[in-house]
Amino acid sequence: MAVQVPSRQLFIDGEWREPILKKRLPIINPATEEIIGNIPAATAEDVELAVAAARRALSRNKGKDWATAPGAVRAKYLRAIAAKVTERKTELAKLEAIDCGKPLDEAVWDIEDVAGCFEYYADLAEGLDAKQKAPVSLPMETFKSYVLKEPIGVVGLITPWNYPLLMATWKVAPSLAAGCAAILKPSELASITCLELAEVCREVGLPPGVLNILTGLGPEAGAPLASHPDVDKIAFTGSSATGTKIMAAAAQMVKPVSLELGGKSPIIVFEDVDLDKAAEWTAFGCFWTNGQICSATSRLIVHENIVREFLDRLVKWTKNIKISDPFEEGCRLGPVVSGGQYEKVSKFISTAKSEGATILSGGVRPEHLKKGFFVEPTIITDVTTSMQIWREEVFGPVLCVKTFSTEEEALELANDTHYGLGAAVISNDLERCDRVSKNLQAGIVWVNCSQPCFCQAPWGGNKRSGFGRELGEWGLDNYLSVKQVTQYVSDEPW
Ligand code: TXE
Repeated sequence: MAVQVPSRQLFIDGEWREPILKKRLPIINPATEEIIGNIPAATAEDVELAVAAARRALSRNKGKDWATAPGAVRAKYLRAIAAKVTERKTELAKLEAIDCGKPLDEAVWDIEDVAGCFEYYADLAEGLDAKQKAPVSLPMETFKSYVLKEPIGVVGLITPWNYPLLMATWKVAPSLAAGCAAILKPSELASITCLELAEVCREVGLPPGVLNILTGLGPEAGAPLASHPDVDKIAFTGSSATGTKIMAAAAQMVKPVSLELGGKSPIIVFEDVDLDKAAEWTAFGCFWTNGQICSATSRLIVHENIVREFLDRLVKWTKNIKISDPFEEGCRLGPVVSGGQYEKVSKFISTAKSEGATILSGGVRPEHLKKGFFVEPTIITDVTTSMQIWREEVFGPVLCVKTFSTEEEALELANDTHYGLGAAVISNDLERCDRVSKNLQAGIVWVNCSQPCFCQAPWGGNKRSGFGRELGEWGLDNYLSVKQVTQYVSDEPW
C-alpha cells in the first residue's frame, strides 16, 4: 500500500527549522528493508535552541504564560490536539505501521489511544486548579499550611520506537497538562508520527515553544538534552543501558528523572485454568507487537501437570498467527523494527540453543517472506534459570518456559529477575490470584489476562525496570512539584 511519508524539519519554537548541521537520517521500512524517506537529525546546537524556546514559553507575558494559564486553557489545546489526531487517524496509523512494522489494525488502536490520552489529560488539566491550596492538617492552631502543585518547568522527554506516538503521548500529554514546556526526542528508528504531532500542534496553534520536537540519534540529540543545565526534568522510556546513562547525567545537576526501562515479565499459569483461554492470553502477552513491549510476559511459568497439553495448544495458537507485511489484511505480526533488532533477537535464539535449550516452535524467519526483518513467534523449553534467555530482555517474539509444582515455587521463579515491570497470573482461584499478585515483585500485575493498558491506571516498574509512574494522576504528578506554604496565624498586626 502506497504511503506518502512527509518530509519534515525539526519543530522548534512553533516553527519548522532545518537542523543547524543539516544532517538527515534514512527511514527504513522494516517489512521491505527499503528507504522510504528521511528525518532531520538534531545535534547539541539544535537542543540549545529548543531549550531556550521552551524556557521562553514559560516566561512570556508574565502571568499569561503556559505554566500559569488556567488549566482550562491548556485543556482546550490538548482537546484540539486529540481532535486533529482523530481526524488524521488512518493516515497516522499507516505512517506508524510503515515506520515500525506493526500491523495496521494495531496501529489504528494506538492512534485511538493517543487521542484518548490527550483527552484524559485535558480533563486532569482542568481539575488541577481546583486542587490547589489543599490544606494540610497541623497539630497547632498558630500555624496553617496549604499545598501548591506547580509545573516542574522545562522537561526533556526521550522515547522509544515500539509505540512511537503513544509512548511520546504518555509524556507529552501529562507534561503539557501540568503546565510544563517540553522537548520531545523520539527514537531515531521510528519518528515519523512524532513529527506529524508537530504539524498537529502547529495547526491547532499551540503557543510557540510549549512543545518542541527534535528527531535524531541518542548520543547526538538525546544526551545533550539529558545533560542540559536548563532542563528541569527528564522522563525516559527505553533500554536499561541508556536509562543508566541518563540517570548519571541527571545526577550531575540533581535533576529529577523518571525511568521506564526494560522487563522480563513472568506469566504464571496454574493447573485449574481453561487451557485454550490461558494459551490465548499467553500468546498475546508475549507476541503482541512482536514481543517488543517492555512489559511482554516472556517467561511462562506453567504448572507441571498441564505443561504438555498447554504447550500443544500454545503452539497451535502461534501457528495461527498471520505473519506478513503490516498492510496485508489479517496481519497479526509484522517485522521487528530494524535490522539491528532482527540480529539481536536471532542471536538470543541461537545462544539459547547453544546453551542447551530446545526451540519448540519458530526460531527462524518465516519461509514465505524473503525480505524484511521477520521472526516467527518462538517458544523455548528446557530452560534453566542461569540461561541468558531466562535472564535478559529479548524485545522480540520469544517466550521461554519453565514448570512449577507449588505456588511458592512459581513465585520464586517469577521473582527471579532484576526486573520488576509486569507480571501475570492465570487461575480460576481468585483468592490465590490476590495472594500471588501481592507477592509478585512488579509494578503491574494482570490477573487472567496480560497487557491490557488504560490511561487511567498507573504504569511503571520496580527494581531495574525503573521508577516513577506514568499514566493516571501519577502521570500528572511526574511533572508537578509540590510547594508547602505555611503561615503563622496571629491577631497581632504585621
Ligand atoms: O534503546 P535505547 P534502543 C530495549 C530493548 C531493545 C533495546 C535497544 O531491549 O532491544 O532497548 O533499543 C535514546 N542519551 N528497549 O537502542 O537506546 C534513543 O535515541 C539520551 C526497551 O532503541 O534505550 C531513543 O530515543 N538518549 C524499551 C531512546 O533513547 C539516548 C523500548 C531509547 O533508545 C541515548 C525500547 C543517550 N546516550 C528499547 N542513547 C522499553 N522499555 O519499552 C539512546 N538514546
